[in-house]
Amino acid sequence: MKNILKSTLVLLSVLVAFTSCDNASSKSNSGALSSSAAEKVYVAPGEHDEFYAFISGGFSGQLSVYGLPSGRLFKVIPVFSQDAEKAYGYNEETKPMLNTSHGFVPWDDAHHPDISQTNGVVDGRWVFINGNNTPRIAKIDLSTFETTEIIEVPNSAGNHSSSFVTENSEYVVAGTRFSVPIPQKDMPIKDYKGNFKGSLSFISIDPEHGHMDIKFQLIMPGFDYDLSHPGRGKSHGWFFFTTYNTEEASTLMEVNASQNDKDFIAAVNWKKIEEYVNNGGGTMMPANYAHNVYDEATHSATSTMKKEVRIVNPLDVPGAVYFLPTPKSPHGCDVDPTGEYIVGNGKLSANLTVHSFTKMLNAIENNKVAGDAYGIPILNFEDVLAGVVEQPGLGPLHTEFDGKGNAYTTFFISSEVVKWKLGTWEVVDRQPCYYSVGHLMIPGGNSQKPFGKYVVAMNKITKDRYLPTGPEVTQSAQLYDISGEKMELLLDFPTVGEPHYAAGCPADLVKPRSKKLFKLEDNKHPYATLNEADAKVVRDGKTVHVYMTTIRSHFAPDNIEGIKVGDKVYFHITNLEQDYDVPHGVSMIGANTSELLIMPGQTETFLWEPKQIGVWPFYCTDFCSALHQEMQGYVRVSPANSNTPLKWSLGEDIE
Ligand code: RUQ
Ligand code: CUA
Repeated sequence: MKNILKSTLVLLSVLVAFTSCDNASSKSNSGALSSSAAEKVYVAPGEHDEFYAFISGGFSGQLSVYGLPSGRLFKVIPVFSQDAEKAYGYNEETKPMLNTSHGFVPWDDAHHPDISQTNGVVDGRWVFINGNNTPRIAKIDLSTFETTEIIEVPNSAGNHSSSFVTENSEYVVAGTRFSVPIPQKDMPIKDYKGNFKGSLSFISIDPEHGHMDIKFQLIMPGFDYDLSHPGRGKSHGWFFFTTYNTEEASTLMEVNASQNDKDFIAAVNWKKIEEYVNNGGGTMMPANYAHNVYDEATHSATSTMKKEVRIVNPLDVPGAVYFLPTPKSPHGCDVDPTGEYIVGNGKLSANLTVHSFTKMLNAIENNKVAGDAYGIPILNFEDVLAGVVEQPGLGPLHTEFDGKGNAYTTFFISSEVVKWKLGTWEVVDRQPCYYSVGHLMIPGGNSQKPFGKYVVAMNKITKDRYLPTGPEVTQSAQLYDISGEKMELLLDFPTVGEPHYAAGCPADLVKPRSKKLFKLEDNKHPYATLNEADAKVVRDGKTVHVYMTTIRSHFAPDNIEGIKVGDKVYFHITNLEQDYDVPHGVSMIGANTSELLIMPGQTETFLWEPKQIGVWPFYCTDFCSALHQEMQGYVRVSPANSNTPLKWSLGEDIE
């Protein structure tokens, strides 16, 4: 068996190589050459795109914002990684956003963005995204395009079956990829089987502010929970998770976790568990996890360590969890817009398996159980099967839907997007990807109402598609028109990091809510300076607070004396501008941090610890006016034991 598997894997690798070469050599007749393709992606200068696409950065830790159909990049929103451009994770205000139970963790692996929903339709209020490595879920506010909340997920590892939102944004769900000892403890790895557990976390979302709170964690058998999606429509109230490594192996996973003919999709009736929890069910377990919230009024984040979490044993809620057998280490777990079909994308399976929600309910009702895994009932494969897409391609990963009865599945190994029909399971079209596609996205994908005009394929391998840039080449997205019977490739565009999924929505949902500036009168930052006349410098022992303002084209104050080597100097800078798109920047020679980029009405702080005596300049880093280059100042630094008096000024010489 092992040998057969090994040779299968070798064969698959050969196929990858073969497919890529084949694609490369036939490149001349595969591109989007027709002028109609060019027209379809052309957004004239000054015009706006029809859709926003929020594309995850994978190992960049960030989320990038693109326009569709143009493929133009508008912004990279820092989420889990420090970003010197925006001072995220560098300034004093946002450092707490990256706090965790492991301390300050300035990077993560950001995978699956998902937009909040109302009544099963994307509403354009927030984007949620998971950090895999140090398990976290972040929320981005689409009025400011800033990360405003991050909650760490305890009892989790490789937070991958995340972060998908239920149809009224009741929950954002985060499942563990790696099972671990719960609670963590020092134990031999070989005792994994039966002892490690997998947690599935249901994080409630406050309907008004979007605040996240872990409502409960379901403590499941020690499988790997790979991906997930909520039920919708008729299946609203359920959540589905693919599993692999139902073998519970802990080593040489490529072989040992590929033994079972079928793994499972776990079907979780979260409504039932919610009711159980609301009636006092579950147990509080000691835990330690960070909850970081950015407050728009103070322009500052706070980090709170939470000390317990509610856990639920699935066996305590009969009828809440079932396993649906699904062939061969399924990856994507995708639910169609009606909520009837659950697609398990078996990575090593020749066919694509689709389960039926109605049949699942029937099987449960008639108590047709084939066995159990750690007490959780396993339903019969045949009893829940809706249909099979026969031999659609090699290495299926993810499926999206157009809302018109069609599904689109990516195949990593055969490097293509395959369109097939829900219900008849026939393949109706296939288009090559350049190369080795992972995720794909149709705007409104995870909802009852996809906007089935375009699909974006996110490809892992780029090779010859762009000008070479040394050994590291960009990952690539490809845009296809799916409004007709056949898909049409329109555009290649490079991405930031390695996208794993994206979320999209009509631009009109987001545009009217987008903030233009922060009102000065709403600024509650404790170190804000709302008037130039109030600018000052205050010494408190070795700590100095500079209350500084900016307005075109000067800093107030712009001359400071009396700073000493060894001081900790906090520059709290308020941008007094009240116009759209007039940020000011500031940087200080020798500061061991990044610049600040301060939006109109905002206050931000950086720390400077001068190490050398002298007169040191600072300047504005954002070209803000014709006299931007004049926007500069000096700080005089004296020896630690000097008694140079503390002075500050603007427009007069310090005597
Ligand atoms: S998942 S393609 Cu498939 Cu996170 Cu990356
Ligand atoms: Cu302010 Cu340049």
